[in-house]
Amino acid sequence: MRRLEQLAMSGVLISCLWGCAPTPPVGNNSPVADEKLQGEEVAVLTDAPNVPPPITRKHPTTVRVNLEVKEVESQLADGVKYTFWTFGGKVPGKFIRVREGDFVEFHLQNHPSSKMPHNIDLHAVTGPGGGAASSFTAPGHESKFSFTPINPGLYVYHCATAPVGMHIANGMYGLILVEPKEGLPPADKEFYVMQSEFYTRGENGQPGLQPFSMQKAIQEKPDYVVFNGAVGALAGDNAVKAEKGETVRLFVGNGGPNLVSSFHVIGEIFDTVYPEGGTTANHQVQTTLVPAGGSAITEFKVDVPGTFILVDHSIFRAFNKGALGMLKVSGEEDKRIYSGKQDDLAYQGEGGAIQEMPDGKTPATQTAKSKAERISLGAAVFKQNCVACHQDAGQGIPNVFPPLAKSDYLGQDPLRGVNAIVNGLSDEITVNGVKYKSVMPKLTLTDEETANVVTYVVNNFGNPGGEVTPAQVKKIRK
Ligand code: HEC
Ligand SMILES: [Cu+2]
Repeated sequence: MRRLEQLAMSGVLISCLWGCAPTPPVGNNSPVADEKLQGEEVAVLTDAPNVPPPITRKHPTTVRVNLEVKEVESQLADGVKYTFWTFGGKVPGKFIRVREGDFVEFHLQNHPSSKMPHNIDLHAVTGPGGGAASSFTAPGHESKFSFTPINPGLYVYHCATAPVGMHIANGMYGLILVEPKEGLPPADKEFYVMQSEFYTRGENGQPGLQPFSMQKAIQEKPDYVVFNGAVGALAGDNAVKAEKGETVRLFVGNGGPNLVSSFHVIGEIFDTVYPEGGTTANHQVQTTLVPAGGSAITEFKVDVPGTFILVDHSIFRAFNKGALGMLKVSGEEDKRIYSGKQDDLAYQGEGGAIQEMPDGKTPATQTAKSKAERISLGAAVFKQNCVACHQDAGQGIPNVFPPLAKSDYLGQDPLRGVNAIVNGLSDEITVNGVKYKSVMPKLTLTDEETANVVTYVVNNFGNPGGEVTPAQVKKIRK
């Protein structure tokens, strides 16, 4: 009898009398005591960069979340594959959106094809392990547990099955937004951006299916740092879009497993940041820290059109490891806010352009009278304009700046060198069997200087020789 009384008091018996309704009773002094649940619904879950619609309800409800764990092989970078462990089939995991005080009935399914058991630790859960122990699920099984998110904010969730680091490193993380009761201020566009790193057996770019490297993960030396699960997942055709005048809200998460992100949007200032995904706002922020296993909400109005680059401002991660995304804004220019390039004038330092040579000509207008003279004048142009990137002996820097020494690309046609200088070069090119997908900015050299430097290069560094004339440069320039 005593036991029955206890059960009755704890509510188990009572709720079962009502047909085992999912809602358990409220404890003494519970923060949810004054909240009456009304109705029930199934949560809309989305893949990045999409976010479920804002919650307009004015009351808490019972929300069923169905999340399926799947181990899938897919692309990590161009030609590089990886076996990702996912919440919902993609990295990062599905975005979950609930309201503060909702009663969340969580169903975690582990697909029968999985090789591993998995679970979920939601940072939005108040309770031991964030749900981890209650959700431990073998392949081909489903676990259920319930919780009430009593703290509003943007939270990371992740797998917490041992070895935890390995499950996270393989892609097991996502975001859950607990909207405050009063809702978030309206925004025109909302996007889901999550940073994380990958540790592969092969070096960055090594093609094929790459296994996870536990050693590199322990040393915290990732080969890839990416947004939304793969290099380029948020760039080029996958860029997110907005229109001038719109307010953009980014729900930014960091799955880690190791690195802290210095999240920045090039060419924008965050009007508002909710640091660490909490409810206090900072304003006028350039770069915000997003801890591993943490988040931030950033908001900004886009005032001018163009492509805005999302980066981890630990900048080698952006340009060399993949942590680069794009927001493309369309609309009319506002030249007073941003002019675009207005002038491109030659600048030669103190007196450079004015000082006259003994023969009465400035260096820029000096013309070569022979091929030998062209080569010797070209050497000076080379030192001033090319060595910074292509290096003293034209050897370049592996994977960054292609070699000019014994370059088969240049060797096939010296005018390719002219084109690179006059027009810049951003296409993918192959030099001596190595692919480069980088950018050489166009340089402001005269026709004479361009002819001289290319003639110098093709007659040095083991190249086959030849001559380029200013007339040829002029033709390519137009
Ligand atoms: C700011 C760095 C930079 C400077 C300065 C620069 N280049 Fe380049 N150059 C590059 C990059 C990067 C590429 C590869 C572009 C690509 O991937 O499409 C390149 C490609 C080339 C190529 C074709 C590829 C090859 O190796 O044959 C030639 C020729 C070339 N540059 C010549 C020059 C010359 C001559 C100068 C000086 C007048 C110069 N560059 C200055 C960065 C630079
Ligand atoms: Cu797992």
